[in-house]
Amino acid sequence: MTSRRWAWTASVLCITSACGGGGQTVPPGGAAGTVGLGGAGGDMLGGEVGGAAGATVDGGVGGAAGEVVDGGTAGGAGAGAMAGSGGAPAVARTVPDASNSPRLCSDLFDQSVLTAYSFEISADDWAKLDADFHDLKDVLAGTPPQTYYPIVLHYGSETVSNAAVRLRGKSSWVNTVMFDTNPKMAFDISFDQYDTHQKFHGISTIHFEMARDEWSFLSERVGNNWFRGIGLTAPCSNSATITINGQFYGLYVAEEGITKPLLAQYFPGNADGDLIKGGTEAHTNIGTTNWTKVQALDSANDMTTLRTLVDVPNTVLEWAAEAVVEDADGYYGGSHNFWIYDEGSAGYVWLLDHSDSALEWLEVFTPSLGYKEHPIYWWAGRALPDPPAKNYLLVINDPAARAQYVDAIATQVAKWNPAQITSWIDAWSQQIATAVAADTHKWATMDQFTMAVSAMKDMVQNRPQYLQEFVACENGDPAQATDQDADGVPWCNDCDDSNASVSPSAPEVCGNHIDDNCNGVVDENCPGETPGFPGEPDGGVPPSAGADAGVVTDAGRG
Ligand SMILES: [Ca+2]
Ligand SMILES: [Ca+2]
Ligand SMILES: [Ca+2]
Repeated sequence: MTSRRWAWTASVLCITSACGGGGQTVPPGGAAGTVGLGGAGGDMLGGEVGGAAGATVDGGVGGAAGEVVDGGTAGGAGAGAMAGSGGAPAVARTVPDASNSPRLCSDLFDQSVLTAYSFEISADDWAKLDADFHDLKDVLAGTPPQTYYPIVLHYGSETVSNAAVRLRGKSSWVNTVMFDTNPKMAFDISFDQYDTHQKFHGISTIHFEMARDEWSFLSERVGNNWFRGIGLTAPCSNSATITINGQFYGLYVAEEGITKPLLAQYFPGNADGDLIKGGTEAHTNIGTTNWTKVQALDSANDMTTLRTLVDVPNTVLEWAAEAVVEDADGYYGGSHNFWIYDEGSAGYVWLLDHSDSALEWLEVFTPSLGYKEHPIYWWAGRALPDPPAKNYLLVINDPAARAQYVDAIATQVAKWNPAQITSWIDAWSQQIATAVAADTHKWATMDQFTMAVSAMKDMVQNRPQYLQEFVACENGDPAQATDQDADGVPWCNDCDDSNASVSPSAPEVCGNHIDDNCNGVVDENCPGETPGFPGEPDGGVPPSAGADAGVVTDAGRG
């Protein structure tokens, strides 16, 4: 494939000239084939419109995808080429991501259109899906109902008669059912449940995130596109609407997920490693996962051991990118959502798992902090932060590893281009505005949507300078290395620069519920006390106090 630049240019034009509505665009390369039958895409030259779809061949002989040559428009591979079995699989038509990174996406994740999916489901199956949706007992128990139900899916002029739908999500699922007037389902739509070889536009399953907490509907989309642009593993994603049995249901962030083909793009030659969600749940190599190695990682309690098991240079680059986007529930941010991927001899590398609580999230929900979340002590000033993860603490409490992480922040913030990202937010917020208004299942109001979009732009604009000041402070720049509490430790290395008795050089004081020495643990090595973490309601409380439901009284938190 050559000459990809044209495609983004064409896509930009589409934003302003309405050259194709959500999913209604017929690929210039030719009409799609019938599902199950092969169709050849057209080969393009010199910007000409491609040829018609190839004749369908019974038995699903795969058609060739269109090849982009010198400014041409790719021919659309027939849908049948991707859905058929028995023939050589065709390559799906591809588009670049917003960053124009070299790793291409299925055209389902075109940035220039608001894609539109609709499906029909029987009344009986819909009732079952709805019952699954309200089954919070199982969701809360960590075993959410995951039954797939058959649907007939429509995408533009294409139909997949044997697609399947199921619910997805965890905390947002619980929250929408418990708190929202008109709760919103999040979906996985799968093409290979009833025919294991079937793909649609090269994709096996599309994840539709409800975007409950991301009032802008854009955090994850922006995060994924930026990560991809700086060479970090992230799925292709865009925005999409879903219509069910003829009725508009809602707006979603659509994404591909971390799949084998995606891993093959980022880890060429090593796409078969163990992919483990949260460090505990195998998603590839199920049954053959190297749990002994995972166990060794769990047991690692010093940097020397960690370096034998983890690709530290690439992992700190990933954490640093999370710090740049303020991924408030990533590994940076408390280890709520993350993947580890086994690169083999290089060890595990951390991967992004959803940036839905990034970008505007803190601006909206913790405005006192906004874009000024400390890149090392991210918990400082947050109301109810997650506990810092063990391996994160090993890194920040080891001088050499901490310096590596600081360098990684300098590297990643240099790749943040506010003008580029603002242009995405402007184009995409306009692209989805009508669908946001029409979404009666959303949590946010229209005003909150508008506010969140502007909060996101504020963050995009201001975070880089804050991080550059942090890096300058780390480098000893006297103009930036300020020390408000005059404890001899500048703000960049001080977890509380307003309290002279708290800093990495202070001793840990037992029983005060404060992380005095800034190591991310409250009241450690204190006889009779269970160590806690900063911001924990009962952090460091003696077990005898029985304060698991304790009232927040200490001053060490925001
Ligand atoms: Ca200080
Ligand atoms: Ca203490
Ligand atoms: Ca401590």
